[in-house]
Parts: sequence; structure tokens; C-alpha cells
Amino acid sequence: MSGTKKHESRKQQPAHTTRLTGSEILWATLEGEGVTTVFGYPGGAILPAYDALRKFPIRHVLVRHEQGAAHMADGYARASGKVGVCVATSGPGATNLVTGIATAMLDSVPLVCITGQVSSKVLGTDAFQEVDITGITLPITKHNYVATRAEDIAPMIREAFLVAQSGRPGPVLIDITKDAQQAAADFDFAAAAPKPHRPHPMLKTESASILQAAELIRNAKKPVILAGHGIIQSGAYQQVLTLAERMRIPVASTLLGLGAFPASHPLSLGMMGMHGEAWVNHAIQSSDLLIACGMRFDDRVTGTLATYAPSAKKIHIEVDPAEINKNVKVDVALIGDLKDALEALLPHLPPQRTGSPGTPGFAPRDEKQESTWLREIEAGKGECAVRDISNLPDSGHLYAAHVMHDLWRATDGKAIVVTDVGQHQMWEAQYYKHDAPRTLITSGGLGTMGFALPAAIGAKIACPDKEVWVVAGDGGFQMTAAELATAAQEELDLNIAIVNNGYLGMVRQWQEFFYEKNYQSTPLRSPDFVKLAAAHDIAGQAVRTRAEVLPAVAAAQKHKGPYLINFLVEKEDSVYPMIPAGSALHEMIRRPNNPLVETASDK
Ligand SMILES: Cc1cc2nc3c(=O)[nH]c(=O)nc-3n(C[C@H](O)[C@H](O)[C@H](O)COP(=O)(O)OP(=O)(O)OC[C@H]3O[C@@H](n4cnc5c(N)ncnc54)[C@H](O)[C@@H]3O)c2cc1C
Ligand SMILES: Cc1ncc(C[n+]2csc(CCOP(=O)(O)OP(=O)(O)O)c2C)c(N)n1
Ligand SMILES: [Mg+2]
Repeated sequence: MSGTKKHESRKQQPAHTTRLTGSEILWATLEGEGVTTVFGYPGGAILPAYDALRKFPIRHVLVRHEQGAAHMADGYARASGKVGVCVATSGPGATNLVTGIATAMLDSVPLVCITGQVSSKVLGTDAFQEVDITGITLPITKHNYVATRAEDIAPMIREAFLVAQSGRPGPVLIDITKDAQQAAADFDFAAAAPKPHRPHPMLKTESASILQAAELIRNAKKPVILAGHGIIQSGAYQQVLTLAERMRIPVASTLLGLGAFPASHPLSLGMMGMHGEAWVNHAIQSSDLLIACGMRFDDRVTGTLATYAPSAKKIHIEVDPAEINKNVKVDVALIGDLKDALEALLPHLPPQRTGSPGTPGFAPRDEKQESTWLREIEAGKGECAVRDISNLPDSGHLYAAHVMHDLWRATDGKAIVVTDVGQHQMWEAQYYKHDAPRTLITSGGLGTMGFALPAAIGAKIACPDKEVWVVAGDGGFQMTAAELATAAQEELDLNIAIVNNGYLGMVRQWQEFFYEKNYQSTPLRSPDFVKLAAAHDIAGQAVRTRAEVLPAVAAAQKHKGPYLINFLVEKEDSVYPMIPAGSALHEMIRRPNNPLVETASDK
């Protein structure tokens, strides 16, 4: 039922215009924007909106904490490529969204967040549950609005959708006062459309820069493509694949870029950075050309900037002009949408392996040189490679690496995996090979513990036919474990893997390496997670040995409804390699001795 239609008979209106309350305008506009699901939690200042919701074909997922609502909207957006929507009341409801909004901001995820606000007449009086949420979220939103009049709601929401998705995506918040929700106004969805924006003057890829970039690529002997999240956001998979294959350039991925280029492709190197593979970081350090595609040279990716890829020229293809030369000074910047920029660049590169003799500027490819570079990288794998753990004997010890590897095998590498933050997140990135975009959902920039379970709920609702796995640590899982009740209430077919090492493992690892093993406040006592699941009517089991991993995963896959596996893994294992803070990209701490060391603590 369309909210617009339902109210058409109320009054004589110009064509397409209907008289609605602000609350009805809110839902009718969301419906017009194609929203089918929102994640939220009610309260006094948003009650008029909740009262009107029954008239609209929008599914409301009742969360257990508003942080969960923001993460669910975030997971929904990352899995689907659409805008995620969350709703909260004023005051504590709104402030509970903050961590989720910041998480989306740091990873450029498009959200529209709706908050109720006290009545406009009492704004600024410290009224009950009044907080200045637009002030609070100013630095963590792309834009935000206060609506104090019903007639402003539709234009603000429509503009919010445009802002959230355009250019570099991000979260937008609209704070709607209670009296604006209750007042009536004319509603015309089409008329509320935002005026076309003039594109940012810097957002045009200069043809001179394209030619410069093409020349650098043609002449490079040791090029590397740095594949980032922007590839997923612009949908430039095919263009990046063409660039890599045509010029035979190896591809290193950021954490958020995993899946943008198929991990199983022969030119795929894997993850770069602090916990990236050693040979990937060495390749970057010895390259003569970096082609950064939709990535922002985060400090987890570069190590110390002074020593970053010292001999490499750098091409940065990026939609946000503010990112150019922010961390890494580049030789050529192509500012604009990645897909468009690559479409403009590719015709200037040799169309085939041999080039087109006679075409100006088309140098023939030097196949020998390419192979030498690829062989040099391949040779770097040798001892550095993360051990092929499928060949490891089952020593009776269960390592997180085993769990991730077996999960990858059992799901055929096709599941959407939503991780939390910590060691398990890095092991997932190392051992689960993502061949398709939007199959790894993880909080990279803010590194928000508690993200996984709610974000996975959002991802499952966005992609009900996909197999979705939560991979969380014992610490982070407890931060938002209340959302188990949401998964149960929504009867979601969601699989949950807790990598339980009895520690805030990533912090313990830093204490081990840099604080003389002073494990202050990192040993962690947890509830029996299987019993906790049972309290929610959620099935599950604990797993202690490698041999039990695949059967448990199979049981979760077979089970209809949520299923939780508590993997009791090696307690004091660390993620290797690791670049200590302040070190160069090639100065990695390596796994001592055996790739997977057995420790005394796991008798
Ligand atoms: C415990 C922990 C450890 C970590 N270790 C690592 C590590 O070892 N290696 C690693 O890589 N990361 C690591 N990270 C993640 C890291 O902090 C960053 O989040 C990540 O590197 C960012 O990847 P990105 O630049 O590809 O994505 P984003 O930060 O999302 O940046 C994407 C860029 O693409 C641009 N963009 C967006 N849309 C478009 C478009 N249409 N066209 C062109 N450009 C576009 C954006 O403007 C932005 O600049 C770690 C995180 C945690 C929590
Ligand atoms: C909300 C929040 N608080 C604190 C941190 C700092 N932190 C990063 S990783 C980590 C430990 C995570 O422990 P756990 O969830 O058990 O995962 P593990 O590292 O053991 O796999 C902590 C405390 C954070 N990232 N987010
Ligand atoms: Mg842990």
C-alpha cells in the first residue's frame, strides 16, 4: 500500500500533492526512495513517526540497542550497495547511534539516520531527552539536518539520499522535531527532489593527467595496483581486471578492498599493510609504480611514510580531492569516479599484449620484463608464505587459522563474512579467500568492536539468499551480544562463529610484543556462549579440535535459523606478519620458528 495513495482522497490537492503529517511524509519519502527495511528503536520524541509506520510497506527491525541499528544499516548498505536506514529517538537513543555513525563515516558507507527531537518550542532548554545530536555528529556525518517544519522533511530526506550516495559515500543524519512530525504539510515526492548539484570543480579527470598516467604505466617495470574499497563503491571491477590483465600488473588489496579483485586470480597478491603478507609488502616497497585505485593510504597500509615505496612513482585514482597528497605525495592524480577514470585511461594503454604498432604512443609490452617482475614477487613467497594450513597435521590444537581456512572451504569461498575487530579479523583476511565483492564486511577505519553481529543481521536482511557468517572474537561479541535476540526475533538464518581465545587477543598481542607480556586487563572471562544462544532459543555447539570444525560448520549450514559455534582456539597465538607502529612496511615481525607454534597454555 502506498502512503501517498492512501491519503489522496483527504483533500483537494494539486496533482501529485497530498496532505500528510510530517510522520507520514517521513515514511512516504523513504518509500519513494526505495527503502524497504529500517533498523530502529522507539521512544517519546519519535513516537508520532512510529505511530504512522503501520500505513507504509516498510519493515521495521527492532534492535536491542541503537548502536546495533546503525551497524545493521551499515551491514545492509555494504552487502547491498544501497543506502542503509536507521531510526532512533532523541537523547540517549540518538547518542547510542554515534559509534555506528562514526564506523560508517570512517569506511565511507552510505547511511541515512533519522532521529526524533524534542519539540521546536523547547529546543535549547535542556528539555527531557534533548541533546544536540546534529552538533555531536557534525564531524562524523557527511552532512546533517534539523527539520522543525513538516514541509522540510521530504526535501531534506531526498537530499540526504543524494548526499549519502554521491561522490565519496557517507552517513547523513536528519533530526526531526516532534512537532514537525505531528504537523501537516503538502507532500509531493517528485517536487521534493534535490536540485541537480553542479559537480565539484575538481571532479573531472584531466586528459593531460590521463596521458601522463598511461605513460607511467606503459614504462613501468615493476608496477603494482593497490586495490581499495573505492573499487567496490564505484563498481569498477571489470575495469581494474582489464587493467591488471592487459598490462599483467599484480594486484595488492587493502582490507576493505578484499574481494574487489578475485583472490584466486593469478595476479592477486593478497592483503597489504600491517598484517598483510610479507611478499606483498616487499613487492610494494620494491615497485617502481603504484597505481592506487580507490584507496586512501591509511597508516595501517603504509607503515612509516618516510620510507614508503621509495622508488615508486604513484598514480592515485580517487573521488575525494581531499585524499590526494594527504598521506602519500603522488605523481599523477586522477580525481573522479574510479570507473569513469579507468574507462578514460584504458584506451590509452595497449589493447593487446603486443600493442598496436603504428598507433601513436602505443609501446609494445615487454613480456620478458613483466615475467621477471612477477617471478621476483613469486620468489618472495617462499618461506614468507602463510603456511598452507590444509597440509598441517591435526596436532590436537585448534588454531583460528584452521577455523578460517575450513570455513572458507566449507562455504566454497562464497559466503558473506562479517567480522568483528581484532586478531580473528586479521586471520579471516589472511585465510578466507574472497573472490567476489561485498563478501567481506568489516570495520576497517574505526575498528569498532561489536560491529559483526548487528552488521551481519543487516547483511542477511539485505541478501536473504546468501549464506552469512559472523566471525567475532570473544571480546567484541559481548559488546553487542544483545542483538542475538534480534536475530532470533527476526528468525534469521544466520551463522555465528566465535573465535574464543580467552583474551582481548589483539591487545594481548601488543602487550606480548611491546609491553613485556604484561597482560593487564586482557584475559577475558566469557559466558558459555552456547548457553547464551540457548537462552535465545538459538542452537549451537562448542568446538575444541580441528576434526570438529567441518562437521560443526555443516551443522550450522543445515540448521534453519541462527546457529552459534564457540570455537575454543589456541589462547596465545599471534597474527603474523606484523609491522610495529612507526616501522617501515618491510620491517615486519615474522612468525618465529614454525608457522603455527604450539604453546604450553593449550594442554
Ligand atoms: C585491527 C586492524 C588491523 C588492520 N590492518 C590492516 C592491514 O594490515 N592492511 C590493510 O589494508 N588494512 C588494515 N586495516 C584497515 C585499515 O585501517 C583501513 O580501514 C583500510 O586500509 C582502508 O582501506 P581503503 O583505503 O581501501 O578503504 P576506505 O578507507 O573506505 O577508502 C576508500 C577510498 O576510496 C575512495 N572512493 C570511494 N568511492 C570512490 C569512487 N567511486 N571512485 C574513486 N574513489 C572512491 C574514497 O574517497 C576513499 O578515499 C586494519 C584495521 C583494523 C581494525
Ligand atoms: C569498541 C572498541 N573498544 C576497544 C577497542 C580496542 N581493541 C582492538 S582489538 C581488541 C581486542 C579484541 O578482542 P576479541 O574481540 O576477543 O578479539 P581477538 O583479538 O581476541 O580475536 C580491542 C580491545 C576497539 N577496537 N573497539
Ligand atoms: Mg579474543
